[in-house]
This record gives sequence, C-alpha cells and structure tokens, in this order.
Amino acid sequence: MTEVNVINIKNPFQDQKPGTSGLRKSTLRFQEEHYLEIFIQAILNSIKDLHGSTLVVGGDGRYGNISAIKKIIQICVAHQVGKLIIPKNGLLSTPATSHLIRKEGAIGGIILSASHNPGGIEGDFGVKLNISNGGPAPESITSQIYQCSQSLKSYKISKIKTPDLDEVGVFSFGQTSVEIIDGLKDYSNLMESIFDLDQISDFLKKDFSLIFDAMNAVTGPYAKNIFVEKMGLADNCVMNGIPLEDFGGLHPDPNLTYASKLADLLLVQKSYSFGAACDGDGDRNMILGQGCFVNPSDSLAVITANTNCVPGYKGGIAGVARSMPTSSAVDFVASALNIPCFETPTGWKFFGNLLDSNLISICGEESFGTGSNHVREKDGLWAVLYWLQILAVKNCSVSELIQNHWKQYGRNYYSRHDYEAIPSPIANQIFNNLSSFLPSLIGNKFAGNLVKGADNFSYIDPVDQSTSKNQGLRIILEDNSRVILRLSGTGTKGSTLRLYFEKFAGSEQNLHLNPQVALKSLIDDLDHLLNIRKLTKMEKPTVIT
Ligand code: VG1
Ligand code: CO
Repeated sequence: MTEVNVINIKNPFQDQKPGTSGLRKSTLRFQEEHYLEIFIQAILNSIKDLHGSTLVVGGDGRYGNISAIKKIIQICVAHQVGKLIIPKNGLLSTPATSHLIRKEGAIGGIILSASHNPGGIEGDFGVKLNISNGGPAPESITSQIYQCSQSLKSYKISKIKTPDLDEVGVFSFGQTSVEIIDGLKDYSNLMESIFDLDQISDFLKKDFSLIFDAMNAVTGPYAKNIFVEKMGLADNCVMNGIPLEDFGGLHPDPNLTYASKLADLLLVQKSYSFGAACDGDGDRNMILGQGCFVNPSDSLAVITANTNCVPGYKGGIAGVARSMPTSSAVDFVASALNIPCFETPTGWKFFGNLLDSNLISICGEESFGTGSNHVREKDGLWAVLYWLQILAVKNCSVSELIQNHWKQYGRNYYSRHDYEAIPSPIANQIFNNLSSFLPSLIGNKFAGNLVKGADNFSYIDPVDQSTSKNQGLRIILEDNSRVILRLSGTGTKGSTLRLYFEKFAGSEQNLHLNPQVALKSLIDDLDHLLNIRKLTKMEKPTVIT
C-alpha cells in the first residue's frame, strides 16, 4: 500500500470566480502552498468513477509545468486513479491532449496551461479539465469544481518519489500505473489521416516558402515533426521552435501585436509566401500570406467553403458553428452549402455537444481558433495544414484565395479592439452603462443606421437545453452590421474589455478597404456612446485585430 496523507489547509479560494476556460492566475499565486493541490482535489471530486480510471496529464511547458505534473501524480496515486498517461517532458498541446483522451478512452485530462497568456515566474499559469469526449468541461462541471474548491478544507496526497519525465516508460505506484509516452506520435498520425502531407510537401518545395512561428511554446516539436521530419522541409521553416519556460519573454498569443516579428516578415518584408503562428498551448492559429493578413472569421469561412480540397472532409460536413462575436462570413458559406450554422457563446466548451451529436463538423471563433470533429478543442496546426492543403490543391496564393472568396460571398469587414488590463471598476462601469440603456437603443439611429436589435446574448444548448445567460452585449443594425461588447474571462490583471465590429459589403461593393476605415462609423459611434477612450485613459486599444 502507498501511504496516503490528508493535508488540512486554510482554503485559499475564497475570491475565485469561474473563467472562460479553467483556472488562470499568476504563476506566483500557483506557487503558494496548497493552491494547486486544492484545485486538483476539487477537479478529482467532480469526476465520477475516478477509481481505476485513466487520466491524461500534460501541459504547454511553461514555468511550473513539471512540478505541477509531479504533484498531480502524487494526488492521483492517493485517489487510486488506474492509469495516468503523461507525455515525455510533460509537453502536450491542448488539441493533442483532446485526441489522446479520445484515443485512450480516458475519463478526462488535466491540461496545465494559461494558453495565450505570458509564462515564467512573472507570467501566468493555469489548469483546465477536459472530459471524456476530449473537450473542455461544460459549465455545469466547472461551476461544481469552483464551488468545491471554495469549501475544501483538506486534500489527499501520496508523497511517493515521482518518476523523471524525460524518458518513456511505465511505473507502478500502489494501484496506479504511470505511463510516460511519446507525446508527438499520436497527434502527427492523426494529421496524416486527415491531410495529404505529400501533396502539401510537394507544393511547399515548389517555390512556396513557409515560415511557422511556435512562439517558444508547445507547438515547436509538433511542427518540426510534421514539417521537417515527415515532409522533409528545411529545419529553419520553424522559428522559436524550442519550448521555453518563459516563452523567451514572448507573449504567446498569435496576433499582429504579439507575433509582430512574423507579421513583419510577411507583411512588410514579404520574405515568405505563407506564415503561421500558434499560441502557448497550440490551440490558436494565425494565418498570413505575402502582404496579407487573414482575419480568423474569414479563415473559418474559407475552411468551410473548401472541404472538398481536404481528404478528411471529402464526404461533406454536417454543419458549422461560430461563437456569437465571430463574424457572419461563415453563415454565407453555410447557406450556400445548405447546411445548418449555429451561433454559440464564446468558449470552445459550447461546441462540444454540437460536435458529439454530429450537428456540426467544423467550428471556430474570431479569437484565432478553428477546429473540427477530429478532436474537441480548437487546433492550431490543423488549421495551418488545412490552409496549406487548400493552397496546394488550388495552386494559388493566400491573397488570391481570400479575394476570390470575397468575390463569391461578399466580405464581412470585421475588427476586434481589446483594451487590456484596465481597472475593473472602469470596465464594469462601461459594461453596466451600456447594459442599462441597451433596449432603449432599438428604433434609434446608430452609425447612420437604424438599430433593429440590442440585447445581452443568451444561449440555449440545442442538445441538452442548458441555458447560458449574459454572454455579451450586442447592437444589431438594420443592414446587419453588429457592435458587441464583452468582458474577457481569461485575463489575470484588472479587466479586459473586448469590442467587436462587423459590417457586410456585397461583392459589388469595394472589398479592398482597410477594415478600420470600413468600420469607422461603428467604432466612432460606440466611443461617443460610452466614452471608452476617455474613461480608460487610453488613446487606442492595446490590440487591434
Ligand atoms: C478568449 C477568447 C475566446 C477563447 C478563450 C480561450 O476568451 O475570446 O474566444 O475561447 O479566450 O482561448 P475571453 O473570455 O478572454 O474573451 V485559449 O487559447 O485560452 O484556449
Ligand atoms: Co490556447
């Protein structure tokens, strides 16, 4: 028998509120005694039939990853979990975790990541629970975990000597077996089963240059495995390819602000035909062509319109879904394909039921997230391979592909403005102010147009009928232009205000405007209405996408 210790503690979770995905806090907070342990205990309490079951545990390699995995091993041994599957060096991307849970029939997985937030001792750390379908735990489970974490007074742990994670192997502790596995193989096999990698490789070797930015985070080894080892491309097609504990000081969020070096290579120097980046845990993607940025909402539409180019989807797709703030570009494609298009709240967990019930095959969010029914998470490298496959089949450039798309479907001019880390009282004041007079906007003019709808988005899941309220304030105009305002649920400093703007231009209109110009009246009128720049004392948003 392995010895089990029951540790009594003073509960550190009194101030906790559920976030968009799991628990995300400063690394220093996670270093406090018992903090991680209590949350892991709360997670385990939420899992029925834990005894003898299989759990997958891995993370994005940020500071604290290995020590957290070792603590999780000790806690799982104390709870007689049957099997723990852990990747070598503790490195497992979020989509690869989702795949492994499904492939191994695990009861769930624990992902150690604060996703696109910075890492290191001064950065953030996080813990996410995925359930047996491979997807993020739904709200019913996350709220149970949070309630439990607030009331726990003790946790159980076995202070065994944990194995080193740098070699594959199987270890046994009491009733628990710990399997250290190769974390790359299953994922790249999955990609090989969806895409024609030979075709992509031939295309890339024929004068179509690729640069992939792993942002010193988890996707480096996966990208090298696929692009270099499997496709035979040169080693230097992957930049920032070695996972570092602090991501080398980078903020591993693949957008034009934080992946600025890559953006410069593609948009200013025009040194490559194709560029892409993924975030800390590998579920987000940014796609760039030579002199061309692909808006993630457009990317979802292009991916949906071109399923016939990709072997894994040649049989057709059941339907699509997008989060509410994502632009309606994909709606036009769905209507042309005569397939359903669902509108969900922000966060991947809302796609799970739709995917499991085969109501949709492809889904995405404006926040650089796209994915499909191959796993239950958004998948950065999948999206990159998907784009490359379309380009290889059509033998065209990124900008040709996107411009032809707009010519066919029209263009949804779109932009998101983030005001990051502003004082919470200011963010709440702006949000509450708009909520208070939202209904009274209906029938009035906004940006030269009549307001036909204004509400706080709420969603009823079509599969289990669960309701999610308070998912974002939106103003909808007569020409279907939209303005949306949300408070982020993933930030860790102050509050982050997200503003989203969308306006449709039909194929006969000018499709080549800068989105900031095309959306100017919406942007300006929202600022007049809410005084955002003045109240935040910010001249401009922190990030414009
Ligand atoms: C953000 C995005 C949302 C995404 C979430 C998790 O949430 O807007 O679309 O699902 O991050 O992404 P928020 O509440 O900050 O707007 V990640 O890469 O953490 O898995
Ligand atoms: Co992420």
